Amino acid sequence: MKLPKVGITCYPNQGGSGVVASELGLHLARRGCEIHFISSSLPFRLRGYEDQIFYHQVDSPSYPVFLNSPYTLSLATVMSEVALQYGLDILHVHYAIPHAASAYLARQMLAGRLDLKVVTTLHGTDITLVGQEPSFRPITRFMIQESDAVTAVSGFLREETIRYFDCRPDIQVIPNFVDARNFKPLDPGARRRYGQPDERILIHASNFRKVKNPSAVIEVFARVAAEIPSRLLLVGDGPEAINVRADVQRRGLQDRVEYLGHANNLEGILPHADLLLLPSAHESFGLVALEAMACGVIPLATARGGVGEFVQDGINGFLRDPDDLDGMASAALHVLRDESLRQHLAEEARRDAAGDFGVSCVVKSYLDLYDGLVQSRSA
Ligand code: GMT
Repeated sequence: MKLPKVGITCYPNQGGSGVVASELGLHLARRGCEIHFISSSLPFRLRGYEDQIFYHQVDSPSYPVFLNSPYTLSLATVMSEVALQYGLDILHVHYAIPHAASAYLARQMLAGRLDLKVVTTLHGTDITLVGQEPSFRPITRFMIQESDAVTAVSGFLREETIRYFDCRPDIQVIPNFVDARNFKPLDPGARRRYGQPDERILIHASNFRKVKNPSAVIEVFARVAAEIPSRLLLVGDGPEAINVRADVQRRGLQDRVEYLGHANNLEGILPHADLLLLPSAHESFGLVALEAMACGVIPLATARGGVGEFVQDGINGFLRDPDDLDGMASAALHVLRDESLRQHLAEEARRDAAGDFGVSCVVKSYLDLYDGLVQSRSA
């Protein structure tokens, strides 16, 4: 199989879709593909120089008549220029809005000169929240229909997309993945960086948007902390963080909560925890739960959405309704009080994360998808 040249566009800041796009690009490059990231800044998980990886910045010029700079158009221009200059085979966009629209424009601009194939990966809120805004719905449907291939990160998201947009059924499920060589448990005997030796460590990592239900994180932690010595690590930042801090203060939990802010080395933090709290209103996949599992950290996650496609309740983690605060607190206490149960679940979690959701399986699915598109072109 001839390795394709791939352009990748994503949101470069915190967020699961940017993580998936960056990790995919890195692993494709390590397999020999030439990868061109095209985005407004360097995606945060691309930390240093890597062979076969190129980065093309998209600027958004402002002009007095613009209310907002039309980034979608600047992105389409850079996409078409990079595709032509480097002879790209595939433009793979992560998060439909507005990246799939720019890719569509770039492909049209190149018609007759380059047969560029557009792959759109749907990640979640591009469909479940933003894509359902009346002003975005028709164009989101159009972008899905016009892409050469569409993938969704879970069966749940695929079904939601088809149901809501009444669109093409050939959306392929390619799940999120984790590099289990980077995300791994602490070495036996290694010292924990956080908390006292007798404390249980809970962790929440997100972009602190309402959909992440951060108030439930604090409520569940407060109930756990009332019963056993414990500490909560909060990783990330976002619009709800200010309310979270106020809530922690109001409950007098400030000495038991650590704010770690944005972190581009989650694999260095997660293994120090025992339990991940992810009580989102819904989660199309829930990448951080998979990353936690690979580190032997037990996920206590939302039952709404696609997390149940890799977390099995009571086997390798826990699933609860996001409103079920009693259920979440009692599951947390149950496993944190029983060390042999915690260890057993942690081993199951690690094994399940590294299997079907490991790098090799998932990167191969994307490569096969690209190959099919390139073959269809030569045919
Ligand atoms: O979770 C977020 O708020 C970020 C968002 C994103 O697009 O960056 O994450 C979505 O994509 C991730 C990667 O595919 C999924 O693991 C998350 O479940 C999904 N978020 C939601 O569905 C809320």
